[in-house]
Amino acid sequence: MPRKFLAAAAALAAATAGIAVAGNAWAATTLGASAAQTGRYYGAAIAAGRLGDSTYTRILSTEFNAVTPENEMKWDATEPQQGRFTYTNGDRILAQGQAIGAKVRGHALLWHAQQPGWAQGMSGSALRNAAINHVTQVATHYRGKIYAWDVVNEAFADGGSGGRRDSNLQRTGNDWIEAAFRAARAADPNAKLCYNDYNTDGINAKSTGIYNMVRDFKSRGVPIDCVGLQSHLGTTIDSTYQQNIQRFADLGVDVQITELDVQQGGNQANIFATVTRACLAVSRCTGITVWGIRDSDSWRSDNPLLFDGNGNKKAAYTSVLNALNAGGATPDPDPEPEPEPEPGAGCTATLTPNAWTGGYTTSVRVNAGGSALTGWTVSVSLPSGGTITNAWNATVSGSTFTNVGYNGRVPAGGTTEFGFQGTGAPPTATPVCQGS
Ligand code: 9MR
Repeated sequence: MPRKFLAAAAALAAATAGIAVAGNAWAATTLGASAAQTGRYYGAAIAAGRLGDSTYTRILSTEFNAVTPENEMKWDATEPQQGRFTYTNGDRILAQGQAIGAKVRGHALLWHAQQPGWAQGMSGSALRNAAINHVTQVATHYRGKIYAWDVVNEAFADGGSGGRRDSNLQRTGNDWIEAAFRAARAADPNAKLCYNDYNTDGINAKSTGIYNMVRDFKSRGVPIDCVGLQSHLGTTIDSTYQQNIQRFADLGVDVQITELDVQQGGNQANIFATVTRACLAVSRCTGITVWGIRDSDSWRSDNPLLFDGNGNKKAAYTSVLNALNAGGATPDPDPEPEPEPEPGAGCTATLTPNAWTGGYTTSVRVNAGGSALTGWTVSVSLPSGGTITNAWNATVSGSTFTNVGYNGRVPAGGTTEFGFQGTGAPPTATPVCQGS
């Protein structure tokens, strides 16, 4: 083909792909195409009820290459009555995302908010079973179609405790989060499984609590692939925003900015650019999602998005586009496999108590994880006032039990048992098992 036609053909192809030719430099002209230059996505939360609005869908299909259902895949939407699942609106979001070639983030399998009424009134093992069934059913319905699931949303407390938020789900036992992740993995092995939360947009007590949970999950082989930092921001951004993304990435999980919006009237354009650059600087920060398209689509009333109510691009839009085009660390499409946990590092223990007034005996089953154990310790939390009077098949110090010579070795997937006797009420908390 003659040279001038070649150039014209290249320009045409580039224009279709949202890439402009300016002099010799190639710069993408849409958010999605710009993010794609470094292997990332730029997404928006969308609502099924707005898909009939042509301005909305035009911006969506032009600018974004990922979508998140704003409400349509939540528990109240997908299981309004126990065991009766409705996917109509969730499926509409999925179809819209697929039609424009976008990644679809699933949001959110379990959350203390937006639960259907029937679940709000439940507790204990009935709620735990219902919650895990919900995870299994919804993740199975969307199996193979979801890029990343927010498996658990907003389970940590605000303020300085760094601990869990109280909720009906939390009261079913501290292990509800890992149970949800295991169920999600079993239902959809190809979706990335994320923990998602807000007020985690810098190094603080809450993000550190989550960091410790992720580290613990990774060390015990609980399946978790990503952390979502929602990033609902005001007029400032924490100076440790990027450092916080990096520390999660260093644990061996991806990070996604999942619900970005920024108050207008402060430094909106600068803050959007700072978030963009921070994600681009961390190779495992794989994409950014804004929580709506136009200001008029937002759950907030302070005009926190990239397009105004008429669908015009704001200054914040341009600052994001320029930051995306400036480039960044390219995500490794084929990261080194995670090192296997140290042999025996992962184990769990379960109690089966046999209680009477004032005392109990309990057997304890030690379960090796995916690798063999060469020894183990099990720490039990005793109800206050209780004491341990006797142990078998283990030695005891305080309330920590250690294997004896003949039962330290447990093959991968195998179990062994020991037992003890105590005064007071039997322990109920899940013991902490540490293998070697
Ligand atoms: O944007 C969502 C809004 O339409 C709903 O009324 C609200 C209900 O709680 O949830 C909003 O989305 C939330 C998201 O699911 C989780 N993080 C906070 C978001 C804003 O409240």
